[in-house]
Amino acid sequence: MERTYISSLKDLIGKKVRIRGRVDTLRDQGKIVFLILRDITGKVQTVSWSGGNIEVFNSVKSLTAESVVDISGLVKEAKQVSTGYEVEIEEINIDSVSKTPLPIVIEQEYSKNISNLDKRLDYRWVDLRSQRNNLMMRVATVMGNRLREYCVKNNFVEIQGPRIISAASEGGANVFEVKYFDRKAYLAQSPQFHKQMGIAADLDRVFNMGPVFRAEKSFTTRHLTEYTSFDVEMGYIDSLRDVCKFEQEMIKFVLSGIKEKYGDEIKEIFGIEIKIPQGDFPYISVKDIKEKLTKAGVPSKDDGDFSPEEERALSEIMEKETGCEFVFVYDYPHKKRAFYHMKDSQNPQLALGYDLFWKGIEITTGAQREHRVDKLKENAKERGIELESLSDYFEYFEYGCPPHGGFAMGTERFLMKLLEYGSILETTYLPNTPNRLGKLINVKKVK
Ligand code: AMO
Repeated sequence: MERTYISSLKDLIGKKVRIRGRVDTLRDQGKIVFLILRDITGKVQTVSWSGGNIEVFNSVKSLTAESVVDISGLVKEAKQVSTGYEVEIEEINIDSVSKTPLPIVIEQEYSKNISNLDKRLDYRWVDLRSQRNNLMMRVATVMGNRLREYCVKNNFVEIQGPRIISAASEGGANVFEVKYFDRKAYLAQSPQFHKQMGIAADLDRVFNMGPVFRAEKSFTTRHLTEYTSFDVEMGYIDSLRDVCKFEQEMIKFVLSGIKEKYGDEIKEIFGIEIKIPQGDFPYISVKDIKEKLTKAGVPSKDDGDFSPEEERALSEIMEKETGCEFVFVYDYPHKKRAFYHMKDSQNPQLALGYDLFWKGIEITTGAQREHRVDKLKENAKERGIELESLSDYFEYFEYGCPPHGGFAMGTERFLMKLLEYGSILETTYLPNTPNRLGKLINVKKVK
């Protein structure tokens, strides 16, 4: 018999079904045992009693919570159950027995003492079984699909830039070096150079979704050493605003897809109402937002960048003023940005780049790129970059390259903000950080 998912049972009252999943809870009442079975679509009460098949009854009684079982039985109306039905167990196969107790507490509903994050991440495969995390992973799937779908319907081509590369794109300090036969290579911090290559290759508009690596010793709630970047590059733009407009519409498309599919569940499980922004996102210069921050009494250490405190405050201020949770900030000093950002021709101290903030953190960086190779080399020289080290990259612009721009969004950060998790580690399937490679590693050993 084929497996039926639990969510379909409501239409199958009076029918025999086969359901597979995990023992959520077992309530042994002596002559009758209630087994709450859980699969990815929900939970159902199943029941066995001593007056029925005694072998089945004894098997059910012997089970532990979180064991994996394969049950066949009859779906029966049951007025006393909240769903209105239950499954009377006729056969049971025990696929896998779980040890007890579980190494971590994963659900608030069972205990207020949910295990601490490090311990939960050590047992991530158990942690991901919680309702919240299970939903988070399903939402992440829709997010990825919608990001792709939006690009594809706007005539983008998907690329997969190489992850082992010969030169760092985002600055030398936070790059992982790897041995590549008898020479040095690097793990890509971003597909930056190779998405720009797609423009020089006449793919017109490209996107790339995949892992990137940052050798950054940041122990924060927003940094990973490996994350999934959603990268976009668009040819033939007129200005940076084209890039921002594209991104804002893409975000609306992603949010509406998530709301449509999981809005109700997100509301029930996370208590969050997904808001779809209307109209254009506010767009404000660094100078103007710094002024607002000063007025609000938020200290600034750096004219061209924002501290986490400033990021939180700038989001709050702009949301209060405009009603929009998202805000584009532009006109950063060029020296604070990547060398490949184009300089503003009116004021070459400034870069034609932006950051997008959402609920207090930066989720995206974007820019118009310098496609004129002489100027690009000048920018690199100003930063003290050895031109020879980027010779492959410079060549992309030597055989004609359209004006272009693009951005990259950290998908784990997006999900973290969407579902209001306190840490990016929670919205990463198996997070790597300076002191965590799957499991916790000794921090002292991380030099
Ligand atoms: P940037 O370095 O700002 O820009 O990264 C873009 C976005 O990636 C996310 N992000 C991170 N997420 C988790 N852990 C990290 N350590 C981390 N670092 C960055 C953030 C950030 O906004 N090539 C440019 C983009 C471009 O111009 O197209 C770049 O990589 O959400």
